[in-house]
Amino acid sequence: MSSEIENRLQGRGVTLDGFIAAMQQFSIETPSWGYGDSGTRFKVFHWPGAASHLREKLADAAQVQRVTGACPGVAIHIPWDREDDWRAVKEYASQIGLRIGAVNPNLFQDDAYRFGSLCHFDKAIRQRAIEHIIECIHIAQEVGSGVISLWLADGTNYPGQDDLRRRLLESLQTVYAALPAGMRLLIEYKFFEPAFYATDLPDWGTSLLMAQKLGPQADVLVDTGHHPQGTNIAQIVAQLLDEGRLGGFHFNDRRYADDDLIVGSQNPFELFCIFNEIVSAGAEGNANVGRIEYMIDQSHNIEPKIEAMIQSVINVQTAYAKALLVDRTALREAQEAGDVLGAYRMLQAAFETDVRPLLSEFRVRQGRDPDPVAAFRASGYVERVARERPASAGSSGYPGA
Ligand code: LRH
Ligand code: MN
Repeated sequence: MSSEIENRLQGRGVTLDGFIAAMQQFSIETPSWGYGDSGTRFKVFHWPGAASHLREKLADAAQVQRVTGACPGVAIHIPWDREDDWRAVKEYASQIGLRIGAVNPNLFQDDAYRFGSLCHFDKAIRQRAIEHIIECIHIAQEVGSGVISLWLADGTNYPGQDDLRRRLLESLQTVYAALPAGMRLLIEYKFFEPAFYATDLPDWGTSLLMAQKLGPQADVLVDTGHHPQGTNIAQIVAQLLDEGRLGGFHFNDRRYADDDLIVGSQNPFELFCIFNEIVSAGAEGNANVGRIEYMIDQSHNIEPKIEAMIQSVINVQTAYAKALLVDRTALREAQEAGDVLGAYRMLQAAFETDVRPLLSEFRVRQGRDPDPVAAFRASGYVERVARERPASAGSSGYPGA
């Protein structure tokens, strides 16, 4: 074991084998919609060779899996990824080393949903939305996915526009009743946009309330871009782990609003603190830790999409690796001794540890290139698909794309 690695593990209460084992069992889903063209309301820049349909998105995701080994699952979005033969999709995915992960219904792009979907004042529209989710449940069953990941754009723009005690729970109960045994419903919240006065699922508390009212197959999904500025997301994660209702994450990063930038690219310390809470709870035997669905939810408007996804996986692995290096026993002692700065410095020491040699060792032991980005660039894949894929395509269906 190189001294470089040895001294990084020195006195941290974790062995190299323990570190490697933890990294090996960690996996994160990539979003199909992150591989296609996407943009803002101002512009969608077409990327040469950008994936335009599900099989091309899966082929690109397989490249990310090939060089990282950490993301065999791909989340899909309906209707952006609608296909006629889901069994064939499942087969194709497994042929290229992948599986279909969370299925995301889309209740925000249909004209019918101007005043909402599950919360719409018109019962027929609510029924239409419920039927779309049930269609997604059937797709999940066909592709072997155990997760429905639900985000609602529902809300109002003006005071008085609609009753704020709208119709969410009743609709969710109908959806919940349609879930087959073992399938999970992850309830994603967002404090604003596209609604600008009230959002029906605005915060973690409302999602938790709904999950608790619905039943054990429902949990809360934390999208790291969906909180007001200054929100301590690590504390929300700790709270949800304590309740045992942390279903999963949509990882991305932001500076202003729901910017959907590469996770860990703007505020890596925040991401580290989130993983610190997860590792801390895991070290104390918290059962919820083993049931967290890690997913990326980003749009790559100006940067190369596949490389952006590889960098995202590396950033998440890096945050998790640093959280594994916190000396938990010493931290607990400092906390219970009221040693404020002593405790803080233990987290700081782990965060400031360069874990790249450890992650390189982990990848080499898996028979992979220690540098996934370099390995991908050297593959010539981007140049090949830019030649092979028709120029005009590329739309992911992502808003504005
Ligand atoms: C909403 C959201 C949701 C998705 C969409 C692509 O902002 O985070 O998770 O459906 O982005
Ligand atoms: Mn999301």
